[in-house]
Amino acid sequence: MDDTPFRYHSSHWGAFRARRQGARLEITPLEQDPDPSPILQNFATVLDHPARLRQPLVRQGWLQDGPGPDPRRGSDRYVPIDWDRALDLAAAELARQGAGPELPARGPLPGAHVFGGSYGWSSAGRFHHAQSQVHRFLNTVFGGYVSSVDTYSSAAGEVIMELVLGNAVRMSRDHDCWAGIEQHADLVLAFGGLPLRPMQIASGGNSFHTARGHMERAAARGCRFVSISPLDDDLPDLPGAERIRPRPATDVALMLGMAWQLQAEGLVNRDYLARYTSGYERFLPYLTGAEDGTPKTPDWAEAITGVPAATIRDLARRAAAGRTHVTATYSLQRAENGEQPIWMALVLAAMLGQWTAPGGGFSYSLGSMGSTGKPPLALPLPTLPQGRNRVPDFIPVARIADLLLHPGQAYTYKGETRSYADIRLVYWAGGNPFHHHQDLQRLSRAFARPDTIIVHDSVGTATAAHADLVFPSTLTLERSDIGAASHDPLLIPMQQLAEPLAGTRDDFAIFSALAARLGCETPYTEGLDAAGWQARLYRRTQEALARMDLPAPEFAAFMAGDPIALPVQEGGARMARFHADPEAAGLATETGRIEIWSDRVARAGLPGHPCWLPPREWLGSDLARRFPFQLVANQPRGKLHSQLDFGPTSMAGKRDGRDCARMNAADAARLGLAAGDTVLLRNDRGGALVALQPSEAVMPGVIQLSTGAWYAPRRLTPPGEDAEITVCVNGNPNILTADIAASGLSQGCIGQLSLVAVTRWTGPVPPVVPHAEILPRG
Ligand code: PGD
Repeated sequence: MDDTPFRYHSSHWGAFRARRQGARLEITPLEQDPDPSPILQNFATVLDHPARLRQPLVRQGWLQDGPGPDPRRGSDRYVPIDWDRALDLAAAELARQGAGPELPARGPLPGAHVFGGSYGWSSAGRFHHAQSQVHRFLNTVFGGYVSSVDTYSSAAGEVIMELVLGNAVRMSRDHDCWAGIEQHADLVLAFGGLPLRPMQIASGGNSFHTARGHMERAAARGCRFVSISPLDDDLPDLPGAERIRPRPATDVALMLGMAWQLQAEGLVNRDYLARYTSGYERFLPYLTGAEDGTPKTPDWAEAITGVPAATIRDLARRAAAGRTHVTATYSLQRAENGEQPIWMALVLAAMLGQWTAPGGGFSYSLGSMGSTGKPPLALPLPTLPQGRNRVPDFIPVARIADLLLHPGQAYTYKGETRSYADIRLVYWAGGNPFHHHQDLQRLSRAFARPDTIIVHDSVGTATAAHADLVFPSTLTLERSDIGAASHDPLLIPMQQLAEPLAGTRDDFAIFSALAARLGCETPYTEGLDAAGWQARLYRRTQEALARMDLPAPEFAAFMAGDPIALPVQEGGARMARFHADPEAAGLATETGRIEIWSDRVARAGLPGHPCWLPPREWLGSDLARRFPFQLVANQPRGKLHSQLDFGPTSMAGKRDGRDCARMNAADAARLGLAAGDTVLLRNDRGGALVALQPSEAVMPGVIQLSTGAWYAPRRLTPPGEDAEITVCVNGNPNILTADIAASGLSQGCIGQLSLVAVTRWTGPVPPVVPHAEILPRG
């Protein structure tokens, strides 16, 4: 490979410059980035890593027996084939499923049996965004597809916020609160903490990692940060930082205890409630216990959360005494009844009534994404048109296994009753459901159901190992693109850093070749190649820049030059307008106010106000007698999700190639476990083998295993037992998590919390499966 000079590129975890030196990349973060992410270094050894796919693959069983349901998916072998044959096979199957230029003008479309939700983060870059490409392709050749709504990140939170705060995620994110916190807040109550780990990341790009600096400057001014989390390192070490460890899944009880104290001591801001909210009087009987005989006092909360009542009382008084910002992370709502803590955090902030002042109020997801709390851009970004999806059917994204397993079955979503489509073809590009979904053995059974599954990825993931046809895509590093994101003030020329690995193609090239075989090339490509498309997409932003009298170079000059600074919106956007005039600028809720009582939530079958609803799997449930540890399956430190799990930063966090789980040092000592022991986490759904790391940062009763290890299920007999169970030998927690919904309101993912037992694996330790062997080829 030829060496190259330094060039710009971008990723969800930061912009950077890199030059190729042989097979390695030398990577330097942008000079202006105050706190670059170590994840950038995962790119260093990726170009010719053995995990890369180098040729199209077809599953042996599908090749021999043709399309149809097949339980061999996930354990079959793969046959390498050349590109023409692979494209012919795929095109023939797509045509058999109804794809082509002649689609019915009305009546059922063939896309009604195609799942193209294809959820996943794929890579940054506005044109080569795999999900956008697959959607455009399916809209072109099938007239549409069964899509997915919401995200694995925040479905429960977003659905409840939409109902009680209006178009709220946008409002909350577009609330430029970091600057206010830095300058004005006295107290930040961080439910779920403010972990730097997920704040490394922002969808589409994160050029400036500013969170640490904001927190450090606020703390130096005297602002106190209180992290409320089972993991102490969910807040960086700041002067005066405080840490409170409620039992996982019980934050809402803690918030209710605070709310009771505010109410009892006359510390509620009645003016704020009267002017900006509705329904407090219907929540009050629940809070005081007039409704159910149980006042939600700090003592009541202590029994549930394990946090001393005196601490809860003190927090409530301090919150009312100064400028307080309440924030809640995604992690709180990625749990059964996950709507409740987000709603209650909003209600607590409303009771404090400080949202009208800078630094006060509420934010959702401040600690979950590098983009939250930053001002949005003031101009449109380059965006690939995806065409029109004429199939109205969709699923809430985390219901993929239910969709495939139970065609025709009824389910509820936002108060509506819907039913699952009958899916015959699944097309996935840019995501890894065998990383992101819960109860992965159940997902494996679900993936046995369709006639055909087609996957594009640059590496041999467990999802590719459940497909019938696998197309090897290029890495972002091997193509040019435009880097931009909604809250990132740079437009970045993503300059190609290396020639595509032999045998790989861009997703766009793959879809173009399939579209051509199906007689749909022109509608898909519109006669443009990748560079032509990028020039077209760039024009909209370039014109907006020119209208604002800002530098707006021609496309070729932009791609050859430095990143361009983009203007951001001033003035706090939507919430500021609401606070200035709640009548004229009412929220998009039924009442136009922040809803402490919601008729729509009540109509959907949940209580009409936030409340404590115990989940099935928490430390206070009966199940905890069999499975006494709360597994916290959170976002990883050394990678984004499962991406580049084989890179140097990610591998440095493993022990002998296996992911590590942390538990409190006293718990480890009690179980006779030492650092580095191989440990089995298990419950009725399966097992995961991990390397143990005792840690004082984890509260007793909790074991933390981040997501991201590539799924490698093996049938094993645990030591001292006589029956086999399925164990992920690489340590993927999603073999243990439950595939149930947060509630029938949101149907959100609950991957964060489940219960497990923890035992040492005595005797010979089963080997890990290297990344290059997850998908068996040849
Ligand atoms: P990634 O690992 O980012 O995970 O789930 P997601 O599926 O997004 O998958 C992206 C895939 O796209 C990778 O396999 C990568 O190689 C591939 N890819 C990258 N670039 C390209 C490209 O250009 N073309 C093609 N064809 N492929 C490409 C993430 C999901 O997991 C999310 S968002 C969250 S928040 C959830 N978090 C949790 C959690 O906290 N706890 C649990 N237990 N489970 C979770 N799952 C969810």
